[in-house]
Amino acid sequence: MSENIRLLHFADLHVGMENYGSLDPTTGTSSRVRDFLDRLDEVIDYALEHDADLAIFSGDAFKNRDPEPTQQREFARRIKRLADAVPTLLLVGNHDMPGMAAKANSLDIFRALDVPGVIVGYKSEGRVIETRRGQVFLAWIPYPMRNRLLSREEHAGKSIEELENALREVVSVLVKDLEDEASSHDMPRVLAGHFSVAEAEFGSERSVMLGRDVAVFSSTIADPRWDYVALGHIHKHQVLNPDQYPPVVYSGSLERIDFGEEEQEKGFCWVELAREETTWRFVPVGARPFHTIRVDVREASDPTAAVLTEFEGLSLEGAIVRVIVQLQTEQEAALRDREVEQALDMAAHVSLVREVEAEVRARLGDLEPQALTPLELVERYFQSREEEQERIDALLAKAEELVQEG
Ligand SMILES: [Mn+2]
Repeated sequence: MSENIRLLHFADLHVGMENYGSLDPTTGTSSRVRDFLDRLDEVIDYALEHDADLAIFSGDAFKNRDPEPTQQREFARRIKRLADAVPTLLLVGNHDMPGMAAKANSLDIFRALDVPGVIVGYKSEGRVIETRRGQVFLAWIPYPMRNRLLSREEHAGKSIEELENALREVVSVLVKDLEDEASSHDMPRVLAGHFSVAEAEFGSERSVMLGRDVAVFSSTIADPRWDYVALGHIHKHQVLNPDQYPPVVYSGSLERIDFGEEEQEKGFCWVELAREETTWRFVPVGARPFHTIRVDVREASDPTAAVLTEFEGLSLEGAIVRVIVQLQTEQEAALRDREVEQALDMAAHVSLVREVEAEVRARLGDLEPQALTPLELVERYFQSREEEQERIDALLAKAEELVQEG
């Protein structure tokens, strides 16, 4: 019997996220950019040590479509190391994709240079890939960008809901075509995609997505003609159909973007591919910990001392820490930021948030305003004005057009 094919599945690297970082003068990059690159090293080390046969990166390499040259170089170096060892699919995610179809995506450079071992998944396609332990039929669908998949005529006069349905239909047809192609190949078959699945649970990626995006139903992609469905886009690792075949899996991102992901474990998937007998597991990586400390000092005579007591016994070495202090207006001056920061000098980053009683804040939930996209802020503004949802949708569609053109 032949050996199973070893597949690495990872996604949503997002190099360039610099929140909670500081400039590292020795490398010229943000300490957070370093973190994200370190995670990529970790993934590649694992793949090479475990003798991988094939690698799938399910999209979103960078924070945006215009990555800095330093970040491009560091990403490219690492991909080169991986692709020298195994065939590597780089799927194009929404963050890699420019608004205008004619512009290059942030991964196109690999295609222009025809880097051996690298396949850039810029349009939906399927191919037979030769690996050391046998052949795999690999198919992929990059992020379904509305203006790429629907013509101008198809856009005209449609409501947001009609557009969503039209786009979902286009994606379903793409999947069906690939499934038909897959079934003619007697070998393990993998579908990679970068999009939302309606049944998925979201992480903090909503705060970094531009506008709204179409959600595919899991029934569309959970077809037994596949042996594994390797998804990207949603940052929370999850399997959509735990008891069914094939596994439909978001590997999740490799580093946390904000406190919304504090509780999420980060990592990648290690897959043993075989026709109708694929198994997989999640492998955690050493993502930098995020830690929220909430303290209510409204009754305390010395607010600073009361805050410091809360740090006792916590292990915060290298963590990104947020201290939320609830206090009364007259206590504000008695909370000394410097002392709080000094008490946390083992942390990588500290932010002190004062919640002063009686202060009315916008209903942002757990998200910080700077973690939201302009469109989300606009949406929340309309919601706070209690506009009707239909009107909000229409206004957001307009706003999205402006952002995409921008
Ligand atoms: Mn994405």
